[in-house]
Amino acid sequence: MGGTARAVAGPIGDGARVPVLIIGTGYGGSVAALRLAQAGVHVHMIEMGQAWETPGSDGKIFANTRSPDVRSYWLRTRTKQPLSNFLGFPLDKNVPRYTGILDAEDFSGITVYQGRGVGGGSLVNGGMAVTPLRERFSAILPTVDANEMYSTYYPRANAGLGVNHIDPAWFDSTDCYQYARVGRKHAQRSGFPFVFVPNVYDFDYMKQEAAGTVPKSALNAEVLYGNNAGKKSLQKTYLAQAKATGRVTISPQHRVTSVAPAAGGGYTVAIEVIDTSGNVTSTKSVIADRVFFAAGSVGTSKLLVRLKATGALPNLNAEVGKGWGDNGNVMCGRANHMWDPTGTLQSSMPTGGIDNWDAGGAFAEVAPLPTGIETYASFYLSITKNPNRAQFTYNSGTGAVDLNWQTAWKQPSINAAKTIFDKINSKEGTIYRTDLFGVYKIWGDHLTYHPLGGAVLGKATDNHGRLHGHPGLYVIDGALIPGNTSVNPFVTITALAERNIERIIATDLR
Ligand code: FAE
Repeated sequence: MGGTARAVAGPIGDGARVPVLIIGTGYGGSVAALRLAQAGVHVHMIEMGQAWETPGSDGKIFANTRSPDVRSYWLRTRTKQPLSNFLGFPLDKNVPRYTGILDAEDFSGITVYQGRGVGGGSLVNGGMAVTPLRERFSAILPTVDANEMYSTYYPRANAGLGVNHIDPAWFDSTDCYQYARVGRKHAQRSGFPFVFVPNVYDFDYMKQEAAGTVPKSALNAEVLYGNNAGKKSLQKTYLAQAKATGRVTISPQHRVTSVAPAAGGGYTVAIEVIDTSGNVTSTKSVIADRVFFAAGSVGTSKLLVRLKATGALPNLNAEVGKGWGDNGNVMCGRANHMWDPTGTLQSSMPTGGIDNWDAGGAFAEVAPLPTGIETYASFYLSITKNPNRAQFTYNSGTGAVDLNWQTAWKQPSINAAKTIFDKINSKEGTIYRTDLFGVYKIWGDHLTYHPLGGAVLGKATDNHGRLHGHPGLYVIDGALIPGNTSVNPFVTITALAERNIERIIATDLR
């Protein structure tokens, strides 16, 4: 540890011995990398997705949501769009198998969407940067001191992420948020509070998009498959700062497959190098004094459950794999009257929500449908108080890790969302859309964007993310959070990582 800053060249070498290895480059991993590097530690980040630095044949790095292509999906031969149908037509199409940016990972009862690449979920998400209300915090992370989170770590996370707020006067006048104003009007007419939601998308840039003075990104339907401008993804914030220390190396297209105690101390980490078709081109073995699991709720849980079951990390406790939740995600659309259009131009960055958490257990984001045509639809992603929790288990027959979530477990989420939308429909004289998730299907209850848990803080780990049973192993991502955050999760993941890494640096690395 220690030493002067020096530029560490790219990918990690076979046989290397490193002080710290971080699995994954999403929120938790990026916070850990920056703070460790600032403390003088050399850090190696391993990321199975691509670097996303090179433009495709259209001159752009990322595709937009209207025309998904080879870049859009992680190792699938057919797209799996969250909205599968429109006006009776299925939307999915065949694509070549490629290490694309959005993973639609199928378990038996749920499809879990996740970002793949340097920056993790920050590459694909809607940028909604929400700090939960303080009075709801004890239900989110019961073992964490709320005072220090709200005085220190949430502010630090908001600053590090570059969170900004929409100018309400511009919101009231711009064409690209007509859909959100319709959402606000309908919510308020039914007596529900509508709240503005901060974002990491640069709203000044969006204003310039609307004025036609810069290349369009949010106003060109870019979100799920990456943003070419405007969005402050982790590559522009935490990871840029981390790289600037000269102490952080990132190895893209490298997938960690095993972590096990090494004979002379530390951990042996097995890595596969993959090409853009997903084929393994070589393997590497390195030794790390400390390993941070930051592969996301699903990635971290799958690794830990398999490593425990196969005996690589035998001392992990029985909490590993438990406490997984979907943040209560459920989607729906409403059909508006012809005199209430939502607009042909829709910013892909949501900026408002309907808060009925206390009364009905639902916080509904007013989401865009940036199809480019008038849809007469209002579209919502609700975050709900769903009590169901699932468990990951190792399947020795297939070698895979399964998740026992059942589709029927979404019913509490549907019930919570209905407390808002049944009332709005009855007030407005409108109905649910039945054409967005299949044929005559109202609820998008087959998916989540917000996987949380699987290595819960204070259960699989101590109260700062140290895994029980194996000193020097840490969890620092969404796997720590027990299933629900009452709002969109990445600010909480970032703030918790800031809290934990500060303690770990102070006590474990000095
Ligand atoms: P994450 O960001 O998923 O990073 C994990 C990284 O580890 C990924 O880059 C993986 O490729 C990599 N990885 C996994 N396994 C391995 C392995 N074995 N070896 C090497 N690398 C590996 O984890 N949240 C919000 O707060 N607001 C939003 O508006 C929002 N919108 C969303 C929209 C979509 C479509 C999606 C998919 C998610 C959205 N989220 C949103 C959720 C948010 O992006 C997510 O909670 C965080 O990205 C999770 O952060 P983690 O650090 O846990």
